[in-house]
Amino acid sequence: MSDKIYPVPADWAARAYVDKARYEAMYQASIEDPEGFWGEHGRRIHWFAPYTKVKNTSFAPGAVSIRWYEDGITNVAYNCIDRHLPERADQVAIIWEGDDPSEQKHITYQELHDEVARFANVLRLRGVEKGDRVTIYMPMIPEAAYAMLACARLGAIHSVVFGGFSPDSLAGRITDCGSKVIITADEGLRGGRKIPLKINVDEAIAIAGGVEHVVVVRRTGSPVNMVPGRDVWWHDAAALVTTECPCEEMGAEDPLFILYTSGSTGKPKGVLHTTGGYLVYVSMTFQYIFDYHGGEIFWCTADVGWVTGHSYIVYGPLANGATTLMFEGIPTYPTKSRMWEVVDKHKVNIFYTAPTALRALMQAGDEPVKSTSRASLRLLGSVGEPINPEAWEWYHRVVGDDRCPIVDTWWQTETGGALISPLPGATDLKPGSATLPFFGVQPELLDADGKVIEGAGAGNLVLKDSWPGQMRTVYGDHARFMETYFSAYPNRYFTGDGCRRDEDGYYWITGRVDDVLNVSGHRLGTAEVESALVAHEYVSEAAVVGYPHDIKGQGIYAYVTLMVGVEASDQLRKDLVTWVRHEIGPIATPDLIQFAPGLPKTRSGKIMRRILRKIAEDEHGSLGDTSTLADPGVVDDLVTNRLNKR
Ligand code: 6R9
Repeated sequence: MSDKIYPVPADWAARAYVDKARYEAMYQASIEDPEGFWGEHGRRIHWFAPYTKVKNTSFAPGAVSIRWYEDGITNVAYNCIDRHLPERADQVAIIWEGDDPSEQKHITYQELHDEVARFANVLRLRGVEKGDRVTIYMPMIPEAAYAMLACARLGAIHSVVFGGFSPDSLAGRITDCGSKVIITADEGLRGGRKIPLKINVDEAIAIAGGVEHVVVVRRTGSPVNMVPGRDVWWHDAAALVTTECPCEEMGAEDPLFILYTSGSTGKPKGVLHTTGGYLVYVSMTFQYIFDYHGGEIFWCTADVGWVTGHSYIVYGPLANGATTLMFEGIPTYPTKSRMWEVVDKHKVNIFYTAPTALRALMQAGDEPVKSTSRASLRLLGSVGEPINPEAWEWYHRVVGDDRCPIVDTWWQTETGGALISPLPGATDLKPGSATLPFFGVQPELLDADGKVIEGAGAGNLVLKDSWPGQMRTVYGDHARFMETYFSAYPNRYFTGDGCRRDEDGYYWITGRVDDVLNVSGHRLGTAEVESALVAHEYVSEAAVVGYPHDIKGQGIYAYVTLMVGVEASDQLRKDLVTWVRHEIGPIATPDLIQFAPGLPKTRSGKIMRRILRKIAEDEHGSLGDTSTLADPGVVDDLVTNRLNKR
């Protein structure tokens, strides 16, 4: 924790949409009269038919129901594209920067319109209609955004799957939402390395079945297998259709997308977001949190496979008529200055990234940053995991030259957009704190018994009431939605995060309190990694926990019990790492695997993760009460053979 305060710079207070007094007033209004507040701000997007009802939400046990603007009619693609054409047809909507610094594209709003409408026609000709699910498994190329917006135009529900996921993970997501159409590329390109997307899609389809059409973007030109009748090249299909494609009329509560995310138990959940409330919320948070003014260049470094890419590369910026930068590559290729070179090349004004990237770049020293200008930057952002004060200070001093405020935005796939974040013209900053709630957001801290913590203190972070960007359900499983988020504390949305509130009412997110890992800003369930491990023929049992990692934030520590007769070896350890990468994807790579003859269990057979976490964190002096263990002796072995952190 840091007790330093960075006051709002005077020029920011003067130029920003919101200063301190206005934040106070707007926040109060949003809490006292949510109907009035959101009724007014809902009109920031275009409605084909206006809403008469604003908020209809309930967190009541067993009857959770979330509806915003329910009788309004609109279309997300219309708001992100068509609506801007009279004024901005020739303005750049998307700047694309390729993996190789020699490749870039500037796509105007008119071009965006034409590409999206064309591709919507491609999908329509393949039978895609309102409500159908379409899976998008793509590299960071403009076609990924076109595909998302084409679905929105038709009213189809997209499910973007991060290109780093394995065929197995992709298959699970295709099956869960029953999509018959997949959009992909021959290969992805990151840091000069090729990613076999089409091969993965073919494998996934073999597992999942039911896929009728695959549209393939030619990205690298490597030869790929094309199944006649099923697979078609994007450019071939797009050449046969026009740029005329009307926007489907969508009810505010019609689904916009599904995005799979990890929870503490079971398979990833299909988080469902709908049309009206989501767009109002992401467009409003984008404008106010990044204090976006017309003509500025905004760069969010996330992948469109995560919610941050959905909300703050595509929908939030485009709904505001902004210029959004999309980057195909990685921070360290071809050099450690790449990010800042891109900033200089495209005159980026607002830069939004994850702490893990900053910590990695910080290790390379100041020189790769200082050798660039970054004079265009005026605001920096952070998202995905808690930012440690050292990384925050470095970001502020070295990247921002002590001149750019930092907005540390706390939110989740489930929340649609940022919920706790500074507004740069209104909020004094404290390094490591996400600071204060956005309009309409009512955080509360509860202790284990559900007692409300008033004033300064720490507890589990819950939200007292709904906001328009909130997820509506788990796709196909409303019972799981209610169980996961609303059963821990009645009438509250439980975030899964722990949090502290200081004397000034500032929020400090301390990280997940459930069995969800946050590895380099990527969410993973311990249960997912465990089930991948036990699927290996030599593994009898596995327990996975997180441990503090200097760069990744959290590393993956796996305790593995082998089948009788199988010998532990370094080779087997390597094999298991490869296995997990193959089962889930490289983001799930275990950092440390400890072979253990037994795992600590209660007499009823439940693995005591608390103890495993302590050992992994090297805190075995404070293991707490081990008397309820069936065999307390296993703990000694675990401690003795504990692996060293990297
Ligand atoms: C947007 C996104 C959500 C989890 C969340 C929390 C962590 C995100 C954070 C943060 C501290 C921040 N998290 N932003 N923790 N400070 N600014 O990352 O969504 O992938 O669903 O992850 O990430 O633990 O619960 P998602």
